[in-house]
Amino acid sequence: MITGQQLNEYRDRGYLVLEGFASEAECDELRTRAAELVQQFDPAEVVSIFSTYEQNRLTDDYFLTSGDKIRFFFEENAFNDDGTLKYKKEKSINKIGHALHDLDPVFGKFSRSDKIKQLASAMGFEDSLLLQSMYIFKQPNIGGEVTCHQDSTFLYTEPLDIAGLWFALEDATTENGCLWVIPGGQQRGLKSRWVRAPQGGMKFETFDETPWPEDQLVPLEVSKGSLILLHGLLPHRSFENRSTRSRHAYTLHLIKASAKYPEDILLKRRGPPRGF
Ligand SMILES: O=C(O)CCC(=O)C(=O)O
Repeated sequence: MITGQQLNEYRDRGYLVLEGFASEAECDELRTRAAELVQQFDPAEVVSIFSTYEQNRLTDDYFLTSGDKIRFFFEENAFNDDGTLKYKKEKSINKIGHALHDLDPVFGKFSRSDKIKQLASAMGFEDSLLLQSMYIFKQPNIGGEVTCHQDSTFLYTEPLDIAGLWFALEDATTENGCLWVIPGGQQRGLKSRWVRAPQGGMKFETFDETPWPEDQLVPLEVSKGSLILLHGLLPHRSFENRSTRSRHAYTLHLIKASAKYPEDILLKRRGPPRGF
């Protein structure tokens, strides 16, 4: 599943690509299920625009209380000036989050499969909890960028120890907005933390003002079925998708059962996260 050498590589660089981790059939099953969920979703219920620039909007209640729900977030550029959608609903949604792994049987089966459990165990997350999941569409033409960040900024635990699992459900290239990482950047420590602001909403508590050395970013072009493991402190980002091809991915974030996380952690959920 994962060799000692790969584990060392993960520790040194902060990421690891495991090609062919998910089968074609598994990828297609998740894609089909996501399409069904979108079909059942009525956009009139809510319009919540996901953008890493507009933290105020991002912090709206719909987002902050989605830790134990299946909710839908639109691309920022999905709308015309009059608020109508530019493209069809299924080509406008940025992501679904954040409890697919708990609430949906298809995503649940995949997320709690033996091979993911074994991998988690090999990474030292044998006693882990599945904190959140996301289905990211990176839509053709309008897929928004995700600015450089560390996942631990948003999923803060004490000690700082989370693992991100990013599954490519389609080929991801520089054209359609693949992930970019700063190899070894996890060694720089945590740059900021997202906390609840006293006046409501969220704010960043910054520990290190130094800008990310984005000239050190390298693209991770991967084929469908690949899994990218991301250390919680690894700086990473993705650029806009201006191509005509989507770039679907499914992500899972694991924390250790022994870890503590403060009350002001990003997403509220009723009840603690569950393990495998
Ligand atoms: O899939 C992407 O484009 C970026 C996802 C990401 O970095 C994240 O959700 O933390």
